[in-house]
Amino acid sequence: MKILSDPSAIEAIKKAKNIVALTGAGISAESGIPTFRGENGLWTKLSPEELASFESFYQNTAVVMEWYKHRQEVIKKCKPNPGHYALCELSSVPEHFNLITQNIDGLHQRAGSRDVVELHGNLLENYCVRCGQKYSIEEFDDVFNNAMNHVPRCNCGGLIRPNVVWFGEALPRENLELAYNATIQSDVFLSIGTSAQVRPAADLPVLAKQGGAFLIEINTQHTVLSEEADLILQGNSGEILPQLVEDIKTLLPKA
Ligand code: BV8
Ligand code: ZN
Repeated sequence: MKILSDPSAIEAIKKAKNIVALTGAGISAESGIPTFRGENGLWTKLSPEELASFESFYQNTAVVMEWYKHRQEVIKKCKPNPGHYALCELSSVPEHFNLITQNIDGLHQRAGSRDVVELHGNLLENYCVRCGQKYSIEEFDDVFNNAMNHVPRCNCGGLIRPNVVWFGEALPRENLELAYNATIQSDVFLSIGTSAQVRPAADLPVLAKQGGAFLIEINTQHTVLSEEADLILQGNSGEILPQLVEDIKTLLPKA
């Protein structure tokens, strides 16, 4: 056991049939994608309401779309890190594994994870608010670069927006239900790289705990969730997760 020495954690993992991982911006920090609330977090310069909301999209389309275009460029240059790959490896160890993410960067999928439950959408997908036509990232680049003052429009004249969930918008129903169902059945719940402040995603680890799951928090800092956690593994998820997955593989024979 390299990282797991806590007897209750070892006990819980040995008996675990369902493991759930919830990830936030912190798991992508080591890939070079800035978090939201860290020292150089995106929102330290601009408030979330100014950018990630439907109102600002309509009132300040060019500003909001330039911000999202910038983030798309950052994401395209970034690669998954050992934390993403470790969760992909973990998926085949317990009987059931669910990966739920708040992130919109698609790095879990690029690391090979399948059936990723994206709660807040995916920044590399865009669609027309009027006719719903979907735009791949390449098609969107085209439209954006030829758009009048960076306000990308569909052939039907409608505005094109990123396929992400803004503040005040409902999460995709199907994914939220998948996340709730997996959470209430979880035996071990990993909360990874999230400040656990944005709801309803932030409710999931608490729900897991209420359902009797063993709650493990992996974060560089303490969060509002820390006192609920049964075990805190403090540090970089890119370093902790590969070791944790090795330990889980030792404790849990392959499903
Ligand atoms: C909803 C996509 C209802 C967009 C995001 C008032 C008005 C309206 C709504 C509300 C309100 N008050 C409360 C709400 C609810 C609101 C909310 O929770 N607000 C918070 C701020 C209080 N939620 C909503 O609005 C949600 N919708 O409630 O709808 C409804 C229902 C029916 C019908 C209509 C409406 C929608 C929320 C989704 C918002 N969209 N993203 C975009 O990205 O541009 S949220 C966005 O922020 C992320 O997706 C993510 O969820 C969140 C950021 O959180 P984290 O991922 O945790 O990132 P953060 O930087 O905070 O933390 C990183 C952590 O990693 C830190 O703890 C750090 O220590 C750690 N870390 C750093 N490096 C590492 C590390 N850990 C490990 N290793 C490292 N190397
Ligand atoms: Zn259209």
